Amino acid sequence: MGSIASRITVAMITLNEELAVGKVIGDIRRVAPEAEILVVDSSSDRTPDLAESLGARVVRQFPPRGYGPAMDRALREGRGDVTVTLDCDDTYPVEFIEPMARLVLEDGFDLVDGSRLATKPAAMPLFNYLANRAFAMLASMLFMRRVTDLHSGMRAYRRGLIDRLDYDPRGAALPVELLLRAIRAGARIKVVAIPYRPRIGESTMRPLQSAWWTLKRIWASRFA
Ligand SMILES: Nc1nc2c(ncn2[C@@H]2O[C@H](COP(=O)(O)OP(=O)(O)O)[C@@H](O)[C@H]2O)c(=O)[nH]1
Ligand SMILES: [Mg+2]
Repeated sequence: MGSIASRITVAMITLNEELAVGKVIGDIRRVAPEAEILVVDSSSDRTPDLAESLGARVVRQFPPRGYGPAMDRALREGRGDVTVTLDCDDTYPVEFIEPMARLVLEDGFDLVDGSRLATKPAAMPLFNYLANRAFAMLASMLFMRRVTDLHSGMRAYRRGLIDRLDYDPRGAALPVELLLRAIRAGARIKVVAIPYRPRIGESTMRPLQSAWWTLKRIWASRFA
């Protein structure tokens, strides 16, 4: 059995995060010393070497194939009973790793969604916030269930859940489909409000492309 932390995989995907990776892995180690730290890396900078030297298990996906294929790999590669995902950019609260994992391991939830959008985070531009709220409202209507944050990078997934979901990992905004397909599959889902900080380094997210893929993924999750 062992402690809770020894049953957790903390999974991150990384594209040139050498400014942030040291701090983020250090923070994870501090709150969950026994957790497996898994990094699916597509960087051309020193990120993978730094991650490995700090004790992470690094899986290379190079050349980069985009967010979706990297996240798909990360969710299948973890050895823990629960995989908690985070961006490797210091935006997400590591203090929530263990509480979110417990909701899966002890309280029977299959997916715990860290929602950033209870109120507008200072780290998110107003337009992005309003667009995300609108998408969440659309999804809530189509799925007849309150959804608040379709794009969170911080979630806890029960091992094996991912194998029950049928999605195409290619393209932007994969978190939308990971959440909505899980709802459609009847998974037990818990939403937890989390704080969201400004990022270290530059975002790779492209707003228009993300918006288009978000609509396509909402539609596919509901009707395909
Ligand atoms: N392995 C891998 N990671 C990626 C890729 N694209 C983005 N990432 C990582 O995915 C996470 C989310 O990207 P980010 O730029 O923070 O997007 P944002 O949170 O929407 O602003 C970060 O940890 C990135 O380093 C990719 O092609 N491959
Ligand atoms: Mg990010």
